[in-house]
Amino acid sequence: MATLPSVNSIQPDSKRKQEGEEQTPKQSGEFDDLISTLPLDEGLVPIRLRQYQGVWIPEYFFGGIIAVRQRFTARPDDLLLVSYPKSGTTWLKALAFAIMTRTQHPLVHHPLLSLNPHQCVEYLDRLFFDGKQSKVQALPSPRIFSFHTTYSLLSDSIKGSGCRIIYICRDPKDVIVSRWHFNAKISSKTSKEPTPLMKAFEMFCEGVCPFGLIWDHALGYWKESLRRPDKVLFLKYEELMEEPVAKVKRMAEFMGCPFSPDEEKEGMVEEVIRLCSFEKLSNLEINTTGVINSKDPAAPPTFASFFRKGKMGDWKNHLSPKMAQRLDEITQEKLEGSGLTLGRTCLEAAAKEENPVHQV
Ligand code: PAP
Repeated sequence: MATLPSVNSIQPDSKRKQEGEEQTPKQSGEFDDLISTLPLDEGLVPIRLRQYQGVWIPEYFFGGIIAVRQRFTARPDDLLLVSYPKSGTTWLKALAFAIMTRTQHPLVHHPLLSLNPHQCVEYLDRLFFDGKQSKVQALPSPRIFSFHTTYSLLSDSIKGSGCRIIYICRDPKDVIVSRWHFNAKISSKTSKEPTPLMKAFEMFCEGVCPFGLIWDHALGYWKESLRRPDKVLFLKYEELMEEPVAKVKRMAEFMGCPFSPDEEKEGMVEEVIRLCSFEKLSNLEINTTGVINSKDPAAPPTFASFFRKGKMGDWKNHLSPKMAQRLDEITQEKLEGSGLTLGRTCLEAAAKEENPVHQV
């Protein structure tokens, strides 16, 4: 069984600086020249995006992403959780962390009851951006990290290490709606008006949003999951909702810590699912009142911002039938021949549910 990943025990900045920890990429300005040469887009308020190797990336953490590419040494027993933003990252982090640490931490006293999932499993590029690279490298195995980077931008160290990757994707229609609401929360920290939904939608279709085109993002990991199914597990938000027991058991097997027959008999799988459920997590104190202190303009003000509705198909309340159909068409075109499907098309959704598609 895996031991507790201790990333969240990495010391805070003030203590590190006293101990002479390395400078952060921001402090040293080592990537500033490169960043300044990259195309800039500021249309998705308040996020500044830079285009690197064809992918739009939030500027603030660009240095961290490059630092990971250049300096992170992956280990075969690392576990990496990857997603396109707003696809179920928070949920995946909670589930993987709960599965991995279930024997060290009885679920009734689990760290997830007092910490947000993003504090339990941290973004690798942010750790590098914050100058915690030596601490990351020194962590005992197995380590667990997350990131949003495209497969194309993963370092050779990660691709070649044989480490495991769990990827989660979601219906693009729900992703853009979730992104738009999230941006409104981020904008509330500033005096800027968030980008209107129609413009944000257009930018999403063009891939001018964090981590580029959602279809390319998913396809990169999808193809790798077909090529190396023992190393890349491809999950869908909707499948986790519809078959949580099967998917959580699959995750545990993939992670190398399957549920034992006794655990299954005692209802451990269901307990993990309950602990990580939207209802449970979103009502915890940390996730209702916890404040996020970050200089990142793309960081939300509170942990509550990671919990909104947590449902499939909320796009019907925000996208016009025309917008939904357009996304479905792009999805079909982009994924054609790949064997991958993303979400329910509006036609399938309308046939499945009694409620008609929302008319805007
Ligand atoms: P991130 O990429 O910024 O970390 P991410 O967690 O991927 O965000 O996406 C947030 C979405 O996941 C929100 O969806 P919504 O806007 O459509 O409501 C959020 O509500 C949902 N979410 C968060 N936690 C859970 C959970 N435990 N179960 C199901 N959905 C969740």
